[in-house]
Formats: sequence, structure tokens, C-alpha cells
Amino acid sequence: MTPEHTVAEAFNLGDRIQDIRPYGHGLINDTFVITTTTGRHVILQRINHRVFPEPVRIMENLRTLGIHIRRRQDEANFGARDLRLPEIFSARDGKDYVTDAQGALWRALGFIENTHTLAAFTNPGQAEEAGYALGRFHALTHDLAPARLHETLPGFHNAPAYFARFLRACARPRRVSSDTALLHCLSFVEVRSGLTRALETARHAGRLRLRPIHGDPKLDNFLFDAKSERVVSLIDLDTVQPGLIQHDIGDCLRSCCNPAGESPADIASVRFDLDICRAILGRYLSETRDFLTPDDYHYIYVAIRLIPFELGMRFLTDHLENDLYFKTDWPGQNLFRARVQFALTAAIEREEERIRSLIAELSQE
Ligand code: GN1
Ligand code: MG
Repeated sequence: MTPEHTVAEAFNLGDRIQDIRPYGHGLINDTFVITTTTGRHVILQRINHRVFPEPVRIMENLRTLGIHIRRRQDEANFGARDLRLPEIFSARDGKDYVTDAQGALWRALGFIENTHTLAAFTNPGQAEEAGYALGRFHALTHDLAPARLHETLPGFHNAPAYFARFLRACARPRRVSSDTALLHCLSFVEVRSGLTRALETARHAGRLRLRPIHGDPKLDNFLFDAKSERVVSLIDLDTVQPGLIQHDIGDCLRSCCNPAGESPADIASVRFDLDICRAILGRYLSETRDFLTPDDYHYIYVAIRLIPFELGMRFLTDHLENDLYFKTDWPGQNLFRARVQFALTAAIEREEERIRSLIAELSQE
């Protein structure tokens, strides 16, 4: 029996297991889909405990989030159409998870049927849907006190801490590199070191406040209904924790506005699409405008530039540390991923004026 089979048997799925297969493209956790003998599907995940120091906290956050969102949705005036959260299957011992012989935590979540993810948008309506979903997620959670949520991943989106780690990785003695792509990446980071502090400084100054965030709203994590093409769920809730909504806005736009994706055949095809940005942000703001402050708007551009830069720096540091964090299929893949995110950062910098005027325009509506 494979480890996933052994673990799956420890959950109360209400059905017998027919088949288990690897699923999705996550860079951190291992994901499988179980098919039961009655044709139902369940997501089974092994949480990467090198990344998440206390995985039990993820499950506690998921419960807290679920209770809060359901209470908000039960309030009057909310339409029938709303975001869904995956169901949590309990283990036969009553817990929300199973721990395997190696100490890793596994969980089983409801599979939201008749949905799919998109590799890239094919029409503006899909981009508006992504904006709706992120905005709705923030609107449903902004009144949940952030202290009610654990930090599942301490330091996640702490760009100055990532920069300090990057510097440590650079300082380690290794062969002098003549790899021009690597040298270019190193100087790309060094000349932007000031950028890393932008959001943290604003937060410490009290200009931005902590709120619950999704943490990883990349395009892969939006589930579109197969028929209506509407987003019905935002999945991958491991990084739900206190953060800045700017982290989510920046991450969503980083992922969605680059139609070439995170692993393009040609880095030259990486760009930042302003029409997609307009569709997402416009719809996002129609869900969130009631509780956003002038400073919230002010820091949107900074976040759009910072988050791809931060992710590039994280990939680059992992490359320098011999790929300990992100899964790789080939040597040098994390360096390649870093180059893609830096190409996107550069594209955003070239469009700065137009992005800033777009944000100003949308904030007036
Ligand atoms: C990781 O595992 P996955 O693909 O959901 C990462 C995100 C990155 C993303 C880039 C916990 O998410 O921060 O934006 O890769 N998650 C963590 O694809 O580090
Ligand atoms: Mg994730």
C-alpha cells in the first residue's frame, strides 16, 4: 500500500475507496484525489511540514474561517450565490486530520464538483469573476479579528526577512558563478533592496492594518463553475492568516495579469496585462470599497510591484540554498522561476504610470 492509501483509510469518507491519484500543480504540499466506489471525489493532502511548522494550526484556522463565513452568509440580504468553502472530512478518531508514521499531517477535503481552474483567462468576464471572488473573500472576512487566526507560516510575505535570508544565502562560500542569468538576478535584487521594506514600514507606521488574508490567491486557486463560468470557490486555504489585503491583491494580479504564467516557454513573453488588471481590480473594489481606506488604495501599486519581486527573491534564494523549499523537476528550475517573476516585476515598473492612473481612476468610481 502506498502512504496515501494507508492514510486515506484512516478518514471517515462514508464510502469505500476505489482509486487515488496525484492532483494539481502545488509547489509545497502533496495533493491527491480519491475516487470512491460511488463515484464521489475527495481531496487528500499531505501538508509539507518543512514549510508549515505547526500544520494543526491550518486546520484550526479553516474551522474558524468556516464558522465566520457561514455566519456572515446566513445574515439577511446576502444572495444565494456566494463563495463555498471545502467540507472537512474527519478522521475515524474524530480529529480533522491524520498524522502518518513520519509525523506528517494529512487532511481530506470535499472536492467541489463540476468546476475547473484556468491556465489563463480567455475573456474579460473571467477576470472580473476572479476580482469578485477575492473581493468577496475580503468582504466576508474583514470583520473577523485577525488575532482569531493563527499564523500558519510565520514571516510569510515579510519581504525584509526574505531579503535578509537572500543576503545570507549570497554570503555563503560557493563556487564563483559565471552564470550570467544568475548574476543578473543577483543585481536585480540588490538594486531594489529598498522596495522590500515598503509595506512593512507602512504597517508599522499604522497606515495599513492586519486583516485576514488568503495568502495565495493565484489563478490556479480560483474554481470556476463549468457551466456558468462563475467563481464558486477560492481554494488552498493553508496560508489564511493575518496579513495585508495588499499582499493578496498583489499576488492575485501577479498571477492573473501575466498570461504567460509562472513557467512560460519563453521569458520574453512575460508581460503585465492592463486590461486584465482593470477587470480584476474594478470588480474587486466593487466588493470592498465600503471598508477600504485612502492608504489601502495608496499601497496597491507598491504591492503589485513588490509581490512578484518578493516571489522572485524567494525562488532565487531557494535556488542558492539548493532547492529546499519549492518542489523542482529539474536543476535550475527555481532560478528560471525567479527570472520569470523578475521579468514581470520589470514589466510592471515599465507600466507604473498607467497602473497608478488606473488605480486612481477606479478608486474614484
Ligand atoms: C506556493 O504550493 P502553492 O503552489 O499553492 C507558495 C506561494 C507562491 C506559489 C507560486 C506556502 O504555493 O507563496 O506564490 O507557490 N506557497 C507557499 O506558485 O510558500
Ligand atoms: Mg498554496
